[in-house]
Amino acid sequence: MTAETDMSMEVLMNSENPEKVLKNMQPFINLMMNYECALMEIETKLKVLNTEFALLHNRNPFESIKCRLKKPISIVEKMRKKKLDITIENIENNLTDVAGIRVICSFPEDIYTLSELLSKQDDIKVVCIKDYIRNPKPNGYRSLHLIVEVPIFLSNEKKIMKVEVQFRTIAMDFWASLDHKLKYKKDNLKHPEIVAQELKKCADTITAMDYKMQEIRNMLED
Ligand code: 0O2
Repeated sequence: MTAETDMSMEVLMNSENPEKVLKNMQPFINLMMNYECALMEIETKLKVLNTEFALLHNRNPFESIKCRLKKPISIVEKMRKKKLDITIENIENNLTDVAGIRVICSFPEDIYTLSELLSKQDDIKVVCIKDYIRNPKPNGYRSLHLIVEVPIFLSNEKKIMKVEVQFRTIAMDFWASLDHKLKYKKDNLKHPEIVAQELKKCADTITAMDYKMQEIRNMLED
């Protein structure tokens, strides 16, 4: 059991009417189950592409996949930030990253190959593309983000769910995790701007390395 489930259990136990609390929670639990199913659909699609690619080209286009569902507390925070009422409909219509998948590739070229193969599948609708690889953020952040809609088939209905798919190389992922730490530790640092500058330099070095490694890989394949 996680700390979060412990806490939810505590809220439930301390409630005067746990049945009512549970009943009110049911639509949210259903929604999260739908997002989880959507994650499974996209993860399977990517794994199928990886398996076929390995057979045809003798290598894997991605190294790993990480799936995550946004925590309820983060959903609430994001909805508050957007100044929206916290309803199931508002969550579905206004949040695009409740279900998130991170695909870690070895080479930048594989990111575009994989994302194109996924995007052209006829049950997938790409609703938004943010290409922070061709257009990096000023801090040096690089990744390709797709928001896709995918159908899930439940026992008596078909639902279309949104999933955010982030593609990045191993090096970009390494960089992003350090940058993520900076986001949370910034207030305790003496010179956060120096750390940010150093990180930006690392981002440029990493980009040069990613493309150099790809060049070498292409030479080996030729
Ligand atoms: P978490 O905890 O990773 O989910 P939106 O989500 O559309 O409301 P935004 O900022 O327009 O907000 O979306 P964008 O630019 O596509 O970024 C979404 C996610 O990309 C973020 O999710 C991060 O995971 C990642 N990301 C974007 N910019 C940066 C960055 O500068 N550094 C790092 N390390 N990650 C970044 P969340 O919701 O911020 O967080």
